[in-house]
Amino acid sequence: MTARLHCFGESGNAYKAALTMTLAGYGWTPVHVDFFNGETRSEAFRKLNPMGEVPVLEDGAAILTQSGNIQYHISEKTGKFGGTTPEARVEVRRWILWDNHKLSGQAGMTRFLANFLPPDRRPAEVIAFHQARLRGVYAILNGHLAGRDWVADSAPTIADFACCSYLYYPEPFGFDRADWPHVDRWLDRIAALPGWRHPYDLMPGNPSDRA
Ligand SMILES: N[C@@H](CCC(=O)N[C@@H](CS)C(=O)NCC(=O)O)C(=O)O
Repeated sequence: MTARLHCFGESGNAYKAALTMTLAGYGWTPVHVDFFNGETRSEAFRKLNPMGEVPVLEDGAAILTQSGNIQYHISEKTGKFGGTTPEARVEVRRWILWDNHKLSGQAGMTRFLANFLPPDRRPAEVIAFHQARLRGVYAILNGHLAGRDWVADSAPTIADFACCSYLYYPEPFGFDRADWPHVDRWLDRIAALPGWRHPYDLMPGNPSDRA
């Protein structure tokens, strides 16, 4: 049975799961969640995921939530992208935890506040605060990628697919690839992997909300 990923195109967290499955050649199909009209707060969705978030993966009898958890599930089932040595596998976990807290956790929120809230409700001070914190986070990633091709190993891993997840989106939220040359080249390397697709090509979205 094909796995079903509850997701929406604007969600970088869902993209981590979608990209991991796609690059690992794991059969999946998207189920669109109408986040912008409150679906994640509905009773039906909360039954599926009491945490009220995408991504949610239905894979046979299993219902999995949390993007990193889903990425590990796919990596373990396929034997791909988990790290090629025990040391690399520890690094993969370390960078996924870092991403979920420091990078995606803040970038997702900042992009939402700066683009998807109605203009008169966008909190300029909060956005500026997070953008300043994020600059330090981009600097850490950029420095780490100087002299290495991949975040956690000598080959691509799910840590790369976590850390990159908000960095391909076109909506402005304070991240400019030109400011971070090592990140820029690494994003190109990921995009050159066979089967790579942009989040808006991989998952259905609400284009009217992006206009
Ligand atoms: N730590 C979670 C974060 C998931 C998350 O924040 N999902 C957002 C979309 S990107 C969401 O569904 N939010 C629903 C809401 O806040 O109502 C993960 O990595 O899966």
